[in-house]
Amino acid sequence: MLFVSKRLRRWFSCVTALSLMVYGSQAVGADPALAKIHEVKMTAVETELVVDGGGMKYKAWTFNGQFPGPVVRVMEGDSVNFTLDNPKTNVFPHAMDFHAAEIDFLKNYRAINAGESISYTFVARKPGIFFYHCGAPPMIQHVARGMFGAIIVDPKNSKAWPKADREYVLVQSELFKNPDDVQAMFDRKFDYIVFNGGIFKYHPFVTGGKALEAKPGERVRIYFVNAGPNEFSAFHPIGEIWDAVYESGNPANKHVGVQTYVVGPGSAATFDVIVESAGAYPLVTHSLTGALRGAIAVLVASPDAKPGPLMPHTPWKVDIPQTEIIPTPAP
Ligand SMILES: [Cu+2]
Repeated sequence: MLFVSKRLRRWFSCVTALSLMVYGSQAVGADPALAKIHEVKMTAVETELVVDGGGMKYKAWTFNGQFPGPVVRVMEGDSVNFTLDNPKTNVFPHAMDFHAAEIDFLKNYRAINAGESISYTFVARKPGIFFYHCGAPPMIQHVARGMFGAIIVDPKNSKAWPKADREYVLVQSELFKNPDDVQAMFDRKFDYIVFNGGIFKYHPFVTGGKALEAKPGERVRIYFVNAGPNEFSAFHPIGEIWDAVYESGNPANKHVGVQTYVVGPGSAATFDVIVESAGAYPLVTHSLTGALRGAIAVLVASPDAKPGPLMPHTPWKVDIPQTEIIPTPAP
């Protein structure tokens, strides 16, 4: 019971954190008891963010100043009234494309200039985990620089799948050292592959890294999005087997006993794993050039595991001791 109430508190604190972007709701539609309207507002923020445990800064383009953007969570059948602001302090045009929506691309996903805003409405008709991203040209650069996130559309029928004991959102993407080098993006010359915007962010043996936590026996549900912009993910739990994989996170699209599941750029899937015994279980893209360049998230199963947010350590704050730099004397 205590655990349930902690989970509820976590959920509520998550909602509070999103209060800037998701506020207010009211009954609507054919089933007024269930369907809601969500007011979702995001701001395009061109900023610098920390992307590794050493404090390396990256010139990111973001939604709401974080990379990935905030997790949006609604229920199948809910409506989303979405507004994107592109403040006049920005330099570049931006846009928003929700893969959970089924609406006109030209009208709704067009880029807006700095100082403009755009609003549209969609109904989240299909349950699942979906990508959202900026589509302003060149889209390959806007995605590579961090303008993306995840929207969870919970199934209306909660019995469509087993209840999860613990949930995480992981968004994979490629990082390019020079965010202005669009040619490198076209040539697939990425420098890192990251989960939730950080190089080895969930690797406890790497400076600044913190493992994901779970208790033995829990059903851990991972909402996984591959932002790309180009590379495929071969998502695999080392030391475990996915008990269930749901393509696009739809409970109707169920696979069982899966070792590795490919998630293409712009796609997503939901992964359930029941970790039988205490220990460490690295979640990786088994495309090893990606894993070894940053895409390892270690899930540590321990009876002492604490509740955590859906997307831990985002934005990533790294405490780095300030060391004095002594200039080398000239020869
Ligand atoms: Cu953009």
